[in-house]
Parts: sequence; C-alpha cells; structure tokens
Amino acid sequence: MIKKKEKKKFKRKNIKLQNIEIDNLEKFDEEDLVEEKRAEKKIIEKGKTSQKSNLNLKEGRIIQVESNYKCRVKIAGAELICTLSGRLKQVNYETRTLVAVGDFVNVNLAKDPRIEEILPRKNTLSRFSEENFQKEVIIASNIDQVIITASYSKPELSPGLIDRYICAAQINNILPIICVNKIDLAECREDVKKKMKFYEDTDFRVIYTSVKNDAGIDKLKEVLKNKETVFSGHSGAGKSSLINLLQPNINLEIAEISSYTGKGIHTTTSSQLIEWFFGGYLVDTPGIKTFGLHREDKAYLPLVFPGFSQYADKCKFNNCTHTHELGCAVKEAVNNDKFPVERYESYLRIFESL
Ligand SMILES: Nc1nc2c(ncn2[C@@H]2O[C@H](COP(=O)(O)OP(=O)(O)OP(=O)(O)O)[C@@H](O)[C@H]2O)c(=O)[nH]1
Ligand SMILES: [Mg+2]
Ligand SMILES: [Zn+2]
Repeated sequence: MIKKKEKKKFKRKNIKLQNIEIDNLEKFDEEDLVEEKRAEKKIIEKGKTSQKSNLNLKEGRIIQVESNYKCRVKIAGAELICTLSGRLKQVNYETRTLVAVGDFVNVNLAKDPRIEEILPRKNTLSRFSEENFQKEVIIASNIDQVIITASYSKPELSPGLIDRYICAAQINNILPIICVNKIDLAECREDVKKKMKFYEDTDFRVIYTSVKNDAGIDKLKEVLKNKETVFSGHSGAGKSSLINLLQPNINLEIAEISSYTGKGIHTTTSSQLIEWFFGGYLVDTPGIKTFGLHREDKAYLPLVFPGFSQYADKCKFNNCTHTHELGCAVKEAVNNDKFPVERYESYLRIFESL
C-alpha cells in the first residue's frame, strides 16, 4: 500500500497510476475522494465561521430567501430582513444557494442585521443541474421528512421523479413520504392504488389526498405533526393547496394548471418556512421540472433505490451495481417478473445520467 501523502503527490504531478503497485484500485479512488472532500469541507466550514468574536451574535433561522444576499430570519419570535456577510458570499463556488430555507444562522444585530455564520447543517434536500459542473440548488435544510407531492393527473404522475426523490432523501437521511393528490380526478380508488402498488409493497408511506373533497387530509396531518417537513414536487401538483387546507388563513398563492400544457405555471416562486398551528414546521417550495442527483451519489444508488434492498445481499458481488454483473439478484428478479421492469429501467436511467 502507498501512503496517503504519496497518493497526493502522485496526483499533483499527474504521474500515471500504472507505475505504482496498488492492491485495491477501488479503495484507492474512494480514499482519495474522501480526503479531497474533507479538505474542501474544511475550507467551506472555515468560511462559514466568523473570525470576529466580539460581535453581538444571535441565533436565528432562515424562513425565506429573497436573493442570495438577502433573507428573512426568525430570531426569538421576531422576523428580520438580513443581508449576508461578504465573507460568506466568497467561499462556496459549488452551489447556487449560499443560504437555504431552514438554515440556522448567527446574525450580527449591531446595526443592519447581517448573517455572519451558517451553522452546520443536519442535512439538505438538494437537486443538481445536469450540466457538467452540477451546481447545487438546496431545496431546504435541517428537515426530518419530504412530502413528495405528486398528482394523480394534471400534471401527470411521474414515477421516475418519485424514484429520484426517494434516492436523494434516503442518501441524506430524510424520510420520504409520497402524497398522491387530486385523487378526485381518478375514476376509482383502485386505479390510483394500482399506480402506487410498487411503493406500498416496498414499505414506503403513500398518502392519497384530495383538496376538493378533503380525502386523506387527516392522515396527512398525522404525519406532519411535530415534524419539519418540506413539500416538493412538480409545479401544479397541489403543494400550496394542501398547505392552505391544513392551515386555514395562511393564504398561499395557488393557480390553475395551464390548459395549454396541462402543467403547473410555477405559482410559488420562493420557498418559505412556516410553523403549523398543530405543531411542527413546513416548507412550501416552488415546483420543479427535473430532479438531478449528484455524481458522487452514484455509489449509493444501488443501495437506496426503492425495492433493491431485499435482493441486494443475494447478489454475487457485495458492491454489485445491478447493471452488468453476473449473479445479480436484482436482474434475476426483473427477469422473473418479481421486480417491475419499468422501475428497473428508471434505475438504469438515473444510474447512467450520473
Ligand atoms: N381537482 C383537484 N385540483 C386540485 C387539487 N389540489 C390542487 N388542485 C388545483 O391544482 C392547481 C395547482 O395547485 P397549487 O396548489 O398552486 O400547486 P403547487 O404544487 O403549489 O404549484 P407550484 O406552486 O407552481 O409549484 C390549482 O388550480 C388547484 O386548485 C385536488 O386535490 N384536486
Ligand atoms: Mg405552490
Ligand atoms: Zn446486483
């Protein structure tokens, strides 16, 4: 084995790897990546921490981001518009979102309130652009669960999008819950259940709702109580409508689906964190078109893709990606009609997109 220091040296000088003896190439790559990530994180964390210790800092939480430089922060029950310290603007070049709804921050209250520190995040639900540099958009931070809001129709239900949300949530320690809204538009409940059978069989919580006839609203409320939840999904699925129904007098803006495209028209334009009157918090978010995962999540995909866990330990190789390997129990299940081929194809699409 070569030492870590040497690995770095080789990397820097761009010396070809075939000149060195490595017993486990995969491990080598992995360790290298972890080390690089750690160094990067250190730089970012350093930038987040204020060097000035004599400031009058108060902890608060970001409830709305107006721009990358201005947000609404709740501090001890009061709401303040705060700007972002210049130092925080400089450090992170990997993300489009310097601060996110749900962030805990330290604010300097001396004159114009200014965010001096972003406290370490418990987790984030993020999506990544699919172009080369994969910039991050943080949907929300420090949350317990995501309500993956889909509609039975108008707009059409997209299982591929649900798969992506589930993977991202599980990788980031966020509980995914699927809410299929607008079930009043289905001919019968069986039609809806059929579409979601796979997710129910794989032990995901699926809640069926209608804002038009209140179906499922109590069940939804039950899972929201005393939890911090982000509502995310396609535009027009009914996120804001569901929240309006659960919390009368909140009056979030909602709008009709475009009769031309059958899709939502992106009515909610900025996320906000709100306290439920029955306990807990919610984040309403703008609808999204696509949900890209991060390239580095590729290694976790074979472990977290819905329904794989029951087969994965029967695969011949314990690092099986369930794509090309011999003796793959997932592929066998697909061939024997035990695992739906549509979901397996969805997995391959996500895997290959990374
Ligand atoms: N039939 C039916 N329509 C619904 C239901 N829930 C919401 N809608 C309608 O769907 C449209 C879109 O609802 P919104 O709440 O604005 O959707 P959204 O997910 O917040 O959309 P964005 O803010 O654009 O992301 C509105 O016209 C609602 O009245 C439902 O359960 N059944
Ligand atoms: Mg909305
Ligand atoms: Zn496999």
